[in-house]
Amino acid sequence: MSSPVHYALEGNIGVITVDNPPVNALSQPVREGLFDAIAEAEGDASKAVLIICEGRTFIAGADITEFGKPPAEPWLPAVFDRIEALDKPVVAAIHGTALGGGFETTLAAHYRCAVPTAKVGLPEVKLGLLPGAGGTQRLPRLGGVEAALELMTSGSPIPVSRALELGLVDQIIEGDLREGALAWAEELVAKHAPVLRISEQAVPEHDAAVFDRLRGMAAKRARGQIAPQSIIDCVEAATQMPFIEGSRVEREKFMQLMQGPQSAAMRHLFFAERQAAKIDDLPKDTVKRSVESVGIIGSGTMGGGIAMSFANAGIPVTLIEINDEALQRGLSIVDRNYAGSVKRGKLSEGRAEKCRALISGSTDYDSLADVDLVIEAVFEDPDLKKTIFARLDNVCKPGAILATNTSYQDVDEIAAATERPQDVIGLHFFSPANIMKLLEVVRADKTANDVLATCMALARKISKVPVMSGVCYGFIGNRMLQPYFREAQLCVIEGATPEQVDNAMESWGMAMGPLRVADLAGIDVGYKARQALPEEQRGDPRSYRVADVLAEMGRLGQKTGAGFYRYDPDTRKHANDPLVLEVIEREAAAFGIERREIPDEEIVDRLVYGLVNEGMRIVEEGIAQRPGDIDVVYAFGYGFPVWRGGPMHYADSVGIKRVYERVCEFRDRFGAEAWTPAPLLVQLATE
Ligand code: 3H9
Repeated sequence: MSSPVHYALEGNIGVITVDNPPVNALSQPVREGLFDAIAEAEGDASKAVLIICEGRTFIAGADITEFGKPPAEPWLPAVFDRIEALDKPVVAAIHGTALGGGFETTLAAHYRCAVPTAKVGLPEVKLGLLPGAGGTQRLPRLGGVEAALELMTSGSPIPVSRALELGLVDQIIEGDLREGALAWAEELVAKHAPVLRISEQAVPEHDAAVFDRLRGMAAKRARGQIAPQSIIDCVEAATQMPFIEGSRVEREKFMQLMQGPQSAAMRHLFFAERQAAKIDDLPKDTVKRSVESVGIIGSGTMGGGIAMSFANAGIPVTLIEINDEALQRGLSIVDRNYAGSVKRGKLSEGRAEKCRALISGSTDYDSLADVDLVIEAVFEDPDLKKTIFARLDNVCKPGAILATNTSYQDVDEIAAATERPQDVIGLHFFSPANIMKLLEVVRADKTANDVLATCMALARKISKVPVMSGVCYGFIGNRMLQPYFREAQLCVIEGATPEQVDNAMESWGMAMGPLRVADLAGIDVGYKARQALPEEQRGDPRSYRVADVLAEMGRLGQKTGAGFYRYDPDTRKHANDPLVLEVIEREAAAFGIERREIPDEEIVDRLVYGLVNEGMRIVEEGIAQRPGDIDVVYAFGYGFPVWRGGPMHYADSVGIKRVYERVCEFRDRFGAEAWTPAPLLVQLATE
C-alpha cells in the first residue's frame, strides 16, 4: 500500500505532503509517513521543510477511530518532537481546518502560514479529551496562557484572522497556498531565519489566578466533565515545569481521559451524529431537489426561530400570518432576537442586518406560489394543520416540499389532506429553533426518497443535526419523554419533593430537571393534551394528578410566576413553595399513597431506564434507524449529558443485563403496565 505521506525536494525546500482523505486524520500510516519523511529531510540537501496537505483540509486531528484500541507506534508526540528537533526551518501551510493533532502538527513546526479562509482549533475537549501531542504545553508558550485556555476549554476553532492576532499564525497566503508557502519558505532560507522551537520558549507573563477562576467557570459551563479540568491542570503545569515534564503530565492525563468512560461516550456521539445523517435504505444516486426559498406558516416563537435558521444560512424566507397585527408581532420578535444576538456578540451588526433582510412577511398564501419548501409552524391543532395543507396543495408549485413542524401529530394524516403526499414530510425543530441543533426529520408513509434526502442535506446546510424518525405519537424524542415525566411525577406523589427529583437528575448530568422543564414549557401544555383524551387513555392518574391540580389553580409554570415552584418575577429564580407540598400530600392521601423516602439513585434509574426501555421499542419498531440516533436526539435536543453518550449508550455502559434486571425489579414493584421490559431489551439481556 502506498504511503499517505509523500516527500520531495523542490529547490531548497523538502516538501512533505499528507494525502489521507477525507480529512487527513493522523492514522498510523500517516504518523509513520511523517516520521520517514522527516528522516529523509534530516539527511538531504533541503534547507527548509514544508508540511502541506492535499484535499479539502489540513490535518483534522488524530484518527479518532484508533482511540480505544491499543496505541500503534510511532506515537504522535514522538513524531512532533522529531519535527520540532529538525535543525532547519519547518513551515506548516494550513488550508481548511487545522484541528487537534492537526493544529499540534503546526505547533511542532517552526513557522505557520495559512489561507485567509483557514481555521485552527483544539476541539479535543468535545471528545472528552485534551490535546495530547504537546498542545497543552506549546500553545501557552506561543499564544499566552489565557488564549490557550480559552481555545482548549471551549474547543471552538478560531478564524485565521484571530490566530494571526494571537501570534498562532505568522503569515497569510493569498492565492495558491502551495506556491505561496514555497516562496515564503525560500524567503526564510534566504534570510537565514532561525529555527524557532516553541518548546524552548518561556510561557509569557500571566495572572496565576486565572487557573482557579477557569476551574470554577468550567465546572459550571461543562458540569460533570473531567476533560476541561485536566486541560487547566496541564496548562498550569506548563507554567510550572520544563517542557519535557509538562509533556509527561499531559501524556498521563490524556491516557486517563482516553481510557475513561466520558471520552468513550463523547466519541460515540461524534460518530453517531455523522451516522444519523445517513439513511440506510436511500439509493446513493437519489437526486436532491433544490431549495432556494422557504415559506413558513405561523410567525410565533417557533416560526420566527425557524425563519432565522434559514436566513442565517442565506436562504430567503417568507413568513405567513393570518393578519397584519400577528405578522408585525412575529417580525418584531425576530428583530428582537437578532438584536439580542448582536448584543451577545454572536453576530456582527452588518451580518445580522443581512440575515434579517432575507425575512419578509405576508398575509397572503399566494406569496408561497414559487417557494421550494413550506414549513407549517402553527399550534398543535390537527384540523387546522390539515386545512393549511389542503390550502398549500392549491397554491404551491409542483415539486415544492410541504413540511409540518408538528411535535406529536400523525404526519401521514396531514399528508392525506393533500393530493401530493409524496411531497409531505415532518421537520420537527426544537425551541428556540434558531439555537437548538436538533432536527427530527419525520418520514411519513408516502414521503418520496428525494424529499427525504433533500431535507437531511438541508438540515446540515442550516447547521442542524438531523435525525430521521418514523411516524408515531411524539416521534423519537417526545415519545420517550412520556415515561420520563411519568416517573418524575410518580416519584413526587410517592414521597420525593419536586426539588429532590430535579436535583437528583441535574446532579446526574441533565441540563435541567424534569419539573423545572415542565414549568418552563408550561404545565397547561400537558394538561390540555390530556383533556383532549378520553380518561382511559390518559395513563396512570397518579402520574398527572398533581400537575392537573396545579394547572387548575392557574399555576401554569414560569409564565404565571408559579408551577411546581414559585418564580421571582425579576430574576426568574425558582424557590420551593410549601403550597405545592400541601397539594402533593393531599393528592397522595386521596390515592391512599403512604409517602416514603425515595433514594436519589431510584429516581435516576426510574427516569433514565424509562427512557431506555421506550428507546428499545423505538428501535425495534424501526421508528429510529439505530440506537445511536436516539442518543443524538437526546444529546442535541433534550439536555442529556453528552459525557454519558445518550440514553442508549449509557445503558450499554451500565450493562444491558443490569438495566434489564432493574426494569424487571420496577415491574415487580410498580406494575407491568409501565414497566414491561421491551422485547429488544429482553433479547439483548438474555442473548
Ligand atoms: C486529537 O487530535 C487528539 C490529539 O490531540 C492527541 C492524540 C495523541 N478521525 O465531519 P465530517 C470522518 S482528537 C477519524 O462529516 P465535515 C468522519 O467520521 C481529534 N475520522 O466532514 C466522516 O466519516 P464518514 C481532534 C474522522 O466536512 C468523515 O471524516 N479533531 C475524523 O463536515 C467526514 O467528516 C477533531 O475533533 C478524525 N479526526 O467536517 C476534528 N474527523 O464520512 C473532528 C472526521 O464515514 N472532525 N472524520 O461519516 C471534524 O470536526 C470535522 O470532521 C471536520 C470536517 C471539521 C474536520
